[in-house]
Amino acid sequence: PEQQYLDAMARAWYGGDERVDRTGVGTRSLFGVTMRFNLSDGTVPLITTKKIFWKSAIKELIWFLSGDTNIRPLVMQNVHIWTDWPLDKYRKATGEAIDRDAFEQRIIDDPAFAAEWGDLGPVYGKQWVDWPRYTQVGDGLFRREEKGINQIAELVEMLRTNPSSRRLIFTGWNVPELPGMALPPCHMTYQYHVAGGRLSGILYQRSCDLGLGFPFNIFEAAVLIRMLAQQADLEPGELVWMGADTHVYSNHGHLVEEQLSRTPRAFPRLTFARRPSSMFAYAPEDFVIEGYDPHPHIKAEVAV
Ligand code: THF
Repeated sequence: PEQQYLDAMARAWYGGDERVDRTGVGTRSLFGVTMRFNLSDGTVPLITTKKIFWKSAIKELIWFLSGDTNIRPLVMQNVHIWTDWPLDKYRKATGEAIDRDAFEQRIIDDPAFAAEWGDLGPVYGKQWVDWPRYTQVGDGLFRREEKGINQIAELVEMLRTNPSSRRLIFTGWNVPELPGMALPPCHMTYQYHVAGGRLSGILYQRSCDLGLGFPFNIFEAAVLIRMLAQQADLEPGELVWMGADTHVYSNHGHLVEEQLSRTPRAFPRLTFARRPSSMFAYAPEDFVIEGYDPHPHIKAEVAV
């Protein structure tokens, strides 16, 4: 099953279109890639040809579901995967040559600093659980409601009451709010399908960094299916991943070569320590990964 990923990496690296991207780093890219991962046996796609810090991925997923868009709670939990964007913005705005550790320390120590510099705008979490809702209050006059739409809560409700629906969807792609986001969502649309008591999901990803992001993105998409299934009393089915611009950054050649030289191992199993009361009540300790036996970690630079 991991072979699909290694094949995509190889195809992108050795035959992809070279393009200069937003970050200036450059990528080799495929357009339109599909992968399928069977979840019905209790396994989750957690890449083994390098070690993935899966607890960081779980913390990121819980952070999305909390609706938070500030990096502070992540940094306080030792998760560094979102630090580079606020750090880059801070350096450009102030001209200060602050290093990453010092910036993260200030985010932790100074809540006012974090509020000013640690926010990513209305990214994933905001759109997933608090999509802005407007009510007409007069002729051409609209009021933004205090509480937005919780797409995740509505999804669970639909899974329970109308599982044959073809509208089991949530999305982060809020068009008018895109300009305010540090990054528009990459894993942008999730759709679900129930058949024979099994819950399957498709993730549509508009842009995918195969080297760094992909292992996090598919693992989190699979864990999300497992959480939704647990909440809606369903069994897990399949995760289908659909990538649009699916690329390897030009400075990730060492990752590709090293990972392709390694033999993938079996995916681990996920179990839950308990059944939390809702999608918003999970804690990192609730996720038990068994049988994860990866090859060693490989360092790689993230393009900002
Ligand atoms: N931008 C780019 N260029 N790549 C991405 O993967 C990406 N994301 C998110 C938003 N923008 C992106 C951020 N997610 C890592 C992992 C996930 C990220 C960003 C960075 C990363 O550096 N992983 C390292 C270190 C992990 C750690 O320090 O804990 C790794 O080896 O896995 C994809 O959605």
